[in-house]
Amino acid sequence: MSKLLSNKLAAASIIFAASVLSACSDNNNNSNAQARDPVTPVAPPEPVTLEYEVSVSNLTAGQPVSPVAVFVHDSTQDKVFNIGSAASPALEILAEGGDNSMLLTDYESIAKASGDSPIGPGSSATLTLQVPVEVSAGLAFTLVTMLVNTNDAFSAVNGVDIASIEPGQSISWSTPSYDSGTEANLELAGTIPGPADGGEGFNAVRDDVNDQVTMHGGVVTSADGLATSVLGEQHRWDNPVLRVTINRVR
Ligand SMILES: [Ca+2]
Ligand SMILES: [Ca+2]
Repeated sequence: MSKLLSNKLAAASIIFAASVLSACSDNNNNSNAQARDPVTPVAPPEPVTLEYEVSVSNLTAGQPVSPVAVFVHDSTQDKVFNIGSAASPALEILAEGGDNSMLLTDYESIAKASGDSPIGPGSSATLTLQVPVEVSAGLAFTLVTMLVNTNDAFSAVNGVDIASIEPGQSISWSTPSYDSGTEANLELAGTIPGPADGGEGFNAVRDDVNDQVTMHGGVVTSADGLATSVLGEQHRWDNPVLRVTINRVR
């Protein structure tokens, strides 16, 4: 073996030995590091949406309510209605005929949904709303639905602040009834769209006592002496109309 080759082999074996030592050293360092630093638990990812579940129970004896319109919106914007002010055309259409489509189109919101179908007396429905987390400050909740065996009665949760609800918490309301003030409460055959009559829904004429939203005075009915009324005792409501709960799921 030449001296040159011998020197190269010697140098190569020194490099190899150093590599092995270095690798062993790294392994030892890794083992020690793992022993010293317990694995940090990985936090679950932050949700990108807030989720609300809305449940609606119809408390009445004989008033189906139309498919609900529900909204999560900015708490500072105008409400769907104000007592003492004229109803918007969208509210008039909903309160006289149970059609929520114009309100769902017109009312500005962050999230919105429509019920699939009317909710009968004693029945319930559940809807889900999702709100992007980046617009989750200052939220309010609105729900509107018609009592369909009336001329223009509706029930609502009207722009109530929900900003304080944490995940797993809920707020409930027992909702009253309102008169949209856009149709006279005649209870005549042909004027009520619900199953008590099957009459007309929306009519653009505004022939109520005053063109303003008020609390509803209740129905008179034929049982109470209004012979021309298509309504009976079962269509009355003297108590809250709905039980509404909004639950923040996440
Ligand atoms: Ca009315
Ligand atoms: Ca009208």
